[in-house]
Order: sequence, then C-alpha cells, then structure tokens
Amino acid sequence: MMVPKAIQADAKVLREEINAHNHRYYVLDDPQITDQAYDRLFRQLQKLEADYPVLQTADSPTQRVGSTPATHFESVQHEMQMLSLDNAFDEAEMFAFEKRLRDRSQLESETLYFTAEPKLDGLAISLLYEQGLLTRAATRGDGNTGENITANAKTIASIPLKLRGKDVPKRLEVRGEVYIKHADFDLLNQQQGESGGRVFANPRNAAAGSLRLLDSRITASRPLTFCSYGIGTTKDVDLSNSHFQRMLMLKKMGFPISPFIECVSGVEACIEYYRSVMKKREDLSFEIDGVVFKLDDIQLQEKVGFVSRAPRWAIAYKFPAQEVMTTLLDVDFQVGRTGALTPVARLEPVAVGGVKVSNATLHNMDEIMRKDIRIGDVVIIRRAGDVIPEVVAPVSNKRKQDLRQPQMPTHCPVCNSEVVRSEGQAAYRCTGGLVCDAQRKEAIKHFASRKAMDIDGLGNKLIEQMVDLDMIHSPADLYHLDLPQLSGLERMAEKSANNLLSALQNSRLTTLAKFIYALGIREVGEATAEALSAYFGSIETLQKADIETMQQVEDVGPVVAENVFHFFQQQKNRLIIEDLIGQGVNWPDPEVEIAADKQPLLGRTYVITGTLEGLSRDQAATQLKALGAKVSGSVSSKTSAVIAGEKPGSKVTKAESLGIDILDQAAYEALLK
Ligand code: JCF
Repeated sequence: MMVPKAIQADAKVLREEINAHNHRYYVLDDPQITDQAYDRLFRQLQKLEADYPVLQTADSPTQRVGSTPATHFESVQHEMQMLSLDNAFDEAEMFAFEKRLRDRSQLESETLYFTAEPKLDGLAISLLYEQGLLTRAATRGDGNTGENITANAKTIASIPLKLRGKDVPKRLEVRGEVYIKHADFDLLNQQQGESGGRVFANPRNAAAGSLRLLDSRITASRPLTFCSYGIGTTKDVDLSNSHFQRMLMLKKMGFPISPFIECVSGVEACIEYYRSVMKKREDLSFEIDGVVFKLDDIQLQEKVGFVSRAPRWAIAYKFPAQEVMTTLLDVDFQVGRTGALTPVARLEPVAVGGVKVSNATLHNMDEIMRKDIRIGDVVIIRRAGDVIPEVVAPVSNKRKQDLRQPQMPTHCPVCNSEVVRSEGQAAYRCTGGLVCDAQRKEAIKHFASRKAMDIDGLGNKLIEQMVDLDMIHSPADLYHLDLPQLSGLERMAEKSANNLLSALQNSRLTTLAKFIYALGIREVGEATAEALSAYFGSIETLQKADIETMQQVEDVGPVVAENVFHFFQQQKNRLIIEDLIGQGVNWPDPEVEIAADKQPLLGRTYVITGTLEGLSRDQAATQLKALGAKVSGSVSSKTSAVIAGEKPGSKVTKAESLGIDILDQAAYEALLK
C-alpha cells in the first residue's frame, strides 16, 4: 500500500514526540505534558497506523499494548552469564569483602572506588539491542538459560524500544530489574481482588507473575517498571573503564538508572551510604532489600573475577529482613480502652527488621479465620518501620498435624465479665466497663496522653501500678492524689512526686475539645472532639443533646452520635465529669464555629424564653448560633425577635412593648428551615 509522504512524516513526528515524552517521564523523571495530552498524541498515532499498517515500526510506542498469546516461552542462552550477588549482613562482612578485593587485586593501600545503588526487590532481565532496536528480552533463569519474554518486555513503558543518540551500537545487552511500585501494587491487588483474579503476596511476586504471562496483552495492563544496573555483551560500543560512567552512558541512551546511584570511595563510605539509604527506606515508593556495591574499575573487576555464580567485585549489603518465619506459641487476648479484645500472638522470639520480637498483632478473629492461623503454626511475621509487628500468614505447608484454632474467650481474661459481639461489628468486647482493670488502665492512659489532658510524667507503668494498687479507679481520681500517696509508690522519689503533682496542676487548664477527646468515648477522635466542641460550645449542652442534634455536627453519623449519647446517658460517666470539674479542670469557652457559606442569620440577635417542646433553650441557642445568629439573655432594641415557648416570662411583654417580633415554636422551626 502506498502511504502519502505527508502521512509518513506525520507518523514519524508523532513517534518521536511520544518517545521523547516517555523518556522525559521514565528516565529524566521530568514530564512536560499531562497524561491527557500524551494520550491524545498516542491515539493520533494509533489512528494513522490503523489506516496504514505499514507505518507500524518496531520502535512505535503503540507496540506496547501486547499481542496474541504465545503457547510457551522459547529458551534463551545468555552469551555472558547473568550473575547474582553475594550478600553481606553486617559491617564485618563488608570489611571482609574489601579484604578479599585487596588480596585478589594485590592492592594494599590504594583507595577503592565503589558504585553504590539501592537493591530493588524485583527480578533481573536482559535486553538485547541490535542496530539500536530492542530485538530480544529474556529472564535471568538460572543465569545461563532464561526465557524469551520479548513480547512482554515491549509492553513495559520504561524499557526503550530504540536507543537514543547518533552512535548506534551493533549490539548492546542491557541488564536490569523489573519491579512494581508500592502504590501500583496496592491498586493492582485491589483490582485483582475485585475481578476474582490472583491476589499477590508482595510486589516481587506480582512482578514475576506479570512478566511470565503468555498473553502479553495482560502484561501490558500490569504496572511494571524497569531500572537498569549493568551491561552484558556488546559489539561496537565505546565503553568506559568506570562502571559509574557506563551507567551514565546508559542513561544517555534512554535507560532509567537508579536516581540514588553514587560513586563512593572506600568501605567506610559504603557503610555510610548504606545507613543513609536505610533511613530513606520507608519513604521510597518501591521495595528495596539492601544496597549493591560494585568495584567501579572494570579492569580491576576482571582481575578479581567471580566465583561460580556471583562476582567477587560486587556485594549486596542486605537490610535486616522485614519478614521472617517463626512459631506461633499461643494466642492471648488483650483488652483495650473500649473493652475490645484483640488477639495477640505469642511467638518464639525472632529478629525482624533488626529488633527482637516475641509478640505480634493478629488484628481480629475474622482475620485469624480468613487466614486459617492455628496455634503451633509456623507463621510469617512482618515488621516495617515503626509499625507494630503483625502476623502476615501461616506457612501452611509446614503444618504437620491437626492444630487448634484460637478461640475467643467467653469471659474477659482480666475481670471475668461476659464478652459479647455487637451485631455487624468485628470486635468482641468485655462488658465490664470501668469495673475491668484493663479498660480502666487504658482509659486513664488515654486520658493522660499528650493529645488529651497532656499530663507530663504520668507514664503507662505508673498508671498500671496505681490501678493495681487500687489507688485510682477513674481519671478523676488522679486529681485527688497527694504527695504522701505518690511518694509511697515504687521508684517514685519525692522530687518526681512533686513534678507529677505540678503536671497534674498544669493539666487542669485545658480546652473543651481536649476534654471531650480525653473522655475516651468510642470512635470520638481528636477531629470529632473538635467538631463537637465547636458545635455545642459547652459540656452541659453536649451532655443534654439528643442523637438527632448530634448528627447535625459535621462528620458525626448515627453510630458516633449513638456512642456519644450513650456515654452521657450513663450516670457513672456524668459523675466522673462532675468530679473532674469539681477538682478544678476547666477551659475557656470555645469559639462556636459557623460554616462560612451557611450563615443566613448573620447579624441577627435572638432571645429565647419559655419551654420549647423537645428542645432545651441551650440547644435552640446552639442551632441559632450555627446559622450565624447571636443569642442574648435580655430583650433590647437590638433584638431581632423573641422565640417564645410555653409559659414565657416578662421577656415577651417587653418585646411587645418595643414592637419586636415574637416567634412561637412553629415559627421558630420555620425560621431554621
Ligand atoms: O537492584 C537490583 N536488584 C540489582 C541486582 C542491582 C545490581 O546492580 C545487580 C543485581 C544483580 C546482579 N548487579 C548484579 C551484577
């Protein structure tokens, strides 16, 4: 078919433009156009190629959508073996690595330079470029023989289909890692779950599974990313003797390289680099499991050579594993502040992420059942960053005999009250309330915590000790403590007792929001406490509010409203609040919040008198204030209207004399609308 010259030129321009944008995005990390603009260019090219199929060149970005499935993967012989890496797990092993290098190279005191980069947790592939075009991609396999995954590799947007630049090598083999970023992995697994597909255990498995699909159209839909780390066979390429310089050359040719790659001198600097990457680890958008160091001098590399499958000139200094296996010895149940019983795994102690762990959370009973975790199982423990270690899953093929399922106790392990499960909720709860020492301890810890009453120096251990000694039963009891009582405690000198008393004194002045939060009402966090404080303005108004009024507060739904209402219904809670206020806990009046776009009554002043049906005067005042109005206690010429319920007093007479409007309950309700 004849293709008009102008159309050929258009296709070429589009191809080059799209490839340039790809390069800016994946290699330079500096995109110039929006995703939508990119999609527009892409569709224009697709249209031209559909009209004139001969325009579909091998390097066309439209080739990344995948093609019809293969029946199997051809095998590929690697011309140069694909090496794996030796590991180091501590500094001593890094120094041993250096010593081996010096012994082999007979360099005693010269500075050794190393290229350093984070070690991606993905899988290694080889990309072969002939006359500048990607002609073959292969997995590492056993290092000698891999699988031909060219169709799949072509769908990965960060793999160049064509080399950039004028110097086109006859042959160039580029090696690197295929991986999936955290966010992409989460999204992929969510989609897989929704469509009933395979849910992957981690990004590495997802990357491996996606790269080994016979249908490259499915691979095209998987969010795979490529990063290069080295060069294999070459023909007709001018190569630097520095590994670092070679990597910069790859970048120029259009390959993504690690944004963290550096050349450092000496093993001490390697260790420093390792520490700095370890600090960044949690903030990276992808999983890494260590740092790779390579002797930078290629001639030296050749001199020191390699053993079986790993080079002597490189090493992977691994981070402490974040996932390890150990035995689940038992499951205990911990009682939280709201009485919820949480299953806690007691483990054969094991080091995870550099810390010895003997307990981990099992989240809840549903999770235990879903994962089929049994007491005695070998389990996978995960500890990432500063989060609480968790049991990820049992290793089911290690289960040798029938094992017992953990059972939720029928009675609280602390106070022996009955344990119940509310309908539709995951949590089982102890019904003991503040009778339960566990709940009492947690309630007081929460009350004293920084974001609540902020009682400095009142640590968890101290609270536990005082509850165990029956010194305190409720948060209010804290303010009854005196010096002789405190000085009698374990590890409590008179000075610290005095410090604690003054911390208690300082905590008496607080804010309404912090006070509400400190009460520890179920599901009332800081933000909800703030909103309740702003809406109701006083603890009395809040205590008297009904469930419907509470739901007027932003983000307060029926469940939270019910929790708050139920909390204040209970006599014992009201007594504790009364006691706290009696002990001098106080706060300035909060500003009552008015939504800027919802102030139809701004500038108006109302006076409320008499009894309204189903509504206290405080509640009515709150409703009016929420609409921007002012509420005053006495009638004057500035009064906009008087709201009069049953049995109004003299205020109505005064209003009549001043000619001010009087609204009955129906008129008031109409006003609110
Ligand atoms: O990031 C990696 N996973 C990675 C693997 C980086 C490297 O520089 C590697 C590698 C495997 C082998 N270098 C070799 C030689």
